[in-house]
Amino acid sequence: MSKRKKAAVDPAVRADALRDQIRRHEHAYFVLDAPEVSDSEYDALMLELRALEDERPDLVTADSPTQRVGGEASDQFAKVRHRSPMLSLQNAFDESEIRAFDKRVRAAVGDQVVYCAELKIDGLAMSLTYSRGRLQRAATRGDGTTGEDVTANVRTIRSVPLTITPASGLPDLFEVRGEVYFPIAGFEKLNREMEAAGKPRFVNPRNTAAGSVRQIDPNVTASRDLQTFMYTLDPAGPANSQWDVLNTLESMGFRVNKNRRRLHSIDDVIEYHAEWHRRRHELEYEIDGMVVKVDSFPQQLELGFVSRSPRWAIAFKYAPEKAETEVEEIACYVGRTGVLTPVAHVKPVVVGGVTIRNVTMHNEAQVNEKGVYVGARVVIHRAGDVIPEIVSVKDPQPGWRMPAKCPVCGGEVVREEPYIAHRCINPFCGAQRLERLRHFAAVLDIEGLGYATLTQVIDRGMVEDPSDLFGLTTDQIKELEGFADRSAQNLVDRIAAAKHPELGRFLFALGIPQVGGATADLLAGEFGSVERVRDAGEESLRAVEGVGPSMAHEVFAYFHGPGAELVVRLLGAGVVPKEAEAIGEGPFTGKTFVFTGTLETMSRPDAEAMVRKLGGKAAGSVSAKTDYVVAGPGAGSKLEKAQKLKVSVLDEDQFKALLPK
Ligand code: 1X8
Repeated sequence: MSKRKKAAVDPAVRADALRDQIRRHEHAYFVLDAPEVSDSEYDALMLELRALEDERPDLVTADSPTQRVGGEASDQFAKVRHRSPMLSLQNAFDESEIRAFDKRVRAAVGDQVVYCAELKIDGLAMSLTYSRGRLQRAATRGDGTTGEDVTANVRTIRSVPLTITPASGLPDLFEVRGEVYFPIAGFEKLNREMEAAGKPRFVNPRNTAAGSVRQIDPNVTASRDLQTFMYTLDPAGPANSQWDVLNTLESMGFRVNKNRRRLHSIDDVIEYHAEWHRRRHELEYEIDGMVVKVDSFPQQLELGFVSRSPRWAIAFKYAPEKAETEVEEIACYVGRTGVLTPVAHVKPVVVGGVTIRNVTMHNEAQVNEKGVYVGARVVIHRAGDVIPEIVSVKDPQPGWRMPAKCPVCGGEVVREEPYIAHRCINPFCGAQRLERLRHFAAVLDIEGLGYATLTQVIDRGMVEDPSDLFGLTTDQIKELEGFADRSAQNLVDRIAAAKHPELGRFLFALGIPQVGGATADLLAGEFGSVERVRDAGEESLRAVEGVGPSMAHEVFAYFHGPGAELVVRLLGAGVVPKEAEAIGEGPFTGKTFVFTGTLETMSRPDAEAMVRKLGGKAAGSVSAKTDYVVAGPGAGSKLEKAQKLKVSVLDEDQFKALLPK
């Protein structure tokens, strides 16, 4: 396009042509997400136009693409009254509430209802007034009646057209409403820049978008790469439905969300809502629900309003996945291997539909990297069934320290290099004993042997280690709180039923440091019996694929330390693990898998069992010998290690695709 330029062309004509081209490219890039030229070609056009306008200020027009950042910086935003109030929506939080809405609608307008369903953007509402095809004013929602004039800033958002050709049938003056939001990728980039500059991070995209629109200096707004979705046109001209409005807005050059649908029943609405709940992570913006509108304008008119909300629309919300709260205490829990885990007790908040009171952190270093402290305002995240996590801290401060003494037994707490974890090294620590017993009972599926019962049998001196469980009598158990003759007998039976576990389960149940279910199965498959694992040297342990040197060391140390006597006692109590079956032959023969994070459609032990059934190995840690890492939500260091070692990483669907049909 630039080859023929300037051949004695009239500068006014050239400026017009450049403006047209730039507008078209901005529309393609920022509205349609489908650029027609490279960034540098676009930049070249802008540069040429700026040069031309610098030379001939008389050719500058107010709506020129060069004039997006044109307005004066101001420290106050003028209050503006909306032509008609910007309404709020009623909310539906679950299926019964959306069905009640449908019922009310049908009661008023009859059974011929079509709904227009649109994503509810977690941004800030914006009103754009156009006069004779030019953006005249942009205003925030404010209290719904009066907002703030943020025209100078909103002009810098490049999906907001400065000029448009009004659709036919529209008056000279009309208003477009929609949402301004901060794309997630841009938000994260901004936070990386803030961090690099040693400044505090922004808490969430929504607040940051609001702050960016209310900047004193439009240059700052311009630097933030905000985006828009428009959904209201007032007056609507010839449009007769919400669906028509969205298409009209799109044809005028506004950015309109393509994830929208006309639906003929409330069941379809519920299904579409659920679909976007599942797929919301595909989006480059945050949504907090779906807006469901009666599509037909005549029906909307019939339904009218109640107080400040339309009766023809509702926000069908998703349970928030993030919420802000306050840290009240940082406690430490002692695990079965003595590792101290910091847990933030927070003021209860509902996140993802569940009330969160405790958030576990990994270790002291993580608490300090995040800057968590007692009294901190924190944002908690919980996606799907993933464990809650502190994603950000308002005014982060490092300096939290693990206690020097075990909070349960008062024993010495040490940090053994190279591990990051702090451990209570008292082998008689009550917390460790309880956790070891609980782990043993849980792994061997002994139902009814939870913390409450275990605490009682420990306190009464009936049980010290897992082998004592097999000696418990009905008479002893029925003395405990919560038991009677029958339930005591049941528990004794269930304990007896756990006497012949699979070898891998048994090894896992012992609670050897660093040995998870997958590693225990590897050891079982390799050595075949408890005695052979116990008697294995460090060398032969290390030779097992999937067992690294430090794990081999822990296993060896365990069977030559605390485990030596326990194994004798367990065998003496009549526990006889089943000899392990050799690994089968199949499509995964010779392949090693590591699972990390949460799997959504199967449990990790089931997935590992499936791998073994198909001839493969399931290991607990990633090494260069790992063939595949299957990573689900919440995957952490194992995923990082896989990426570092360039091991193939699969998601759950890709893993399932490998399974024979
Ligand atoms: C708020 C929102 C609406 C829409 C999308 N996102 C929002 N945050 C939409 O209608 N597509 S409507 C709305 C409101 O009326 N308060």
